[in-house]
Amino acid sequence: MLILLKNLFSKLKIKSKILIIAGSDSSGGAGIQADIKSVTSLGSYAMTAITAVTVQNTTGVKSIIPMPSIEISNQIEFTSKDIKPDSVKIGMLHSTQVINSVLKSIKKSKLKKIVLDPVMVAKGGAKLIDNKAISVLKKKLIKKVDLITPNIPEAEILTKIKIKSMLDMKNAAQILLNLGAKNVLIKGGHLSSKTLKDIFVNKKETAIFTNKKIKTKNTHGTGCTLSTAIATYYGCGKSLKKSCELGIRYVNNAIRTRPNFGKGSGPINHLNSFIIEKKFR
Ligand code: PXL
Repeated sequence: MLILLKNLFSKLKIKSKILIIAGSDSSGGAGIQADIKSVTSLGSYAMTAITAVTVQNTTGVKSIIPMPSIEISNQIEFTSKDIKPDSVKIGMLHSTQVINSVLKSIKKSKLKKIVLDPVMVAKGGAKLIDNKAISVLKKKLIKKVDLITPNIPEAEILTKIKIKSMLDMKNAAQILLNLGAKNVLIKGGHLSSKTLKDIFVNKKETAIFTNKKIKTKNTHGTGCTLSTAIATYYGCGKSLKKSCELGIRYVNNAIRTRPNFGKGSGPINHLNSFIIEKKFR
């Protein structure tokens, strides 16, 4: 009996502690809400620093209310001083001032294992970052994180090249490495091909993850969810490459089992991994 209980308790043990620095999405499909659900669903503990509050539903963004930079820093520093994050996911950073505050707090709090999703536009087309901030993200922040996870439009803006093929994706990844990125995952979902290919690159290795493309309008929050899932696996001790592989699998299952909520681009199923152990094999 005692052994059985011990076994159960060890299965219920929280795997890691993840700090999420991102914006709130009132519709619950993207942003901090998607992030908390993903971390939780993968058996870990989510902490947050909210950068902005967006008013939106599946049909679009109605308004964006930024948090003061000092309060973003306070959330990061005060939270991590008490509970040390095993990894960090960074999402929506709308202004230069916010990026600079986040950079300062990362350094001050000695945060490690950082995954950056360079969020630029929401599904409906609303801009979530201003142009000057994109340049600061490219010049300063990219170098300070362990992985950057742009989709094709974001990679095009960061590298200033057009991406129409896998070769273009490889070139873009190389440019990002030359800009100082340590590891890059470019997501190929925006290319019009039957299979979906994501490419992981660092100075030593390249990996291509191939999956069947699932036809659906319900892809709201896929980018947020993927970067957070990767940060979670990374925080649990997996390598970055393995974390990307497992994160992509998690998002794929979430898209496959999407609930079909809302009239627009609906959310995915963050709870697809309730048999947590299976996801770590
Ligand atoms: O998926 C990008 C994204 C990031 N962060 C917030 C969002 C969105 C998209 O809607 O709302 C807060």
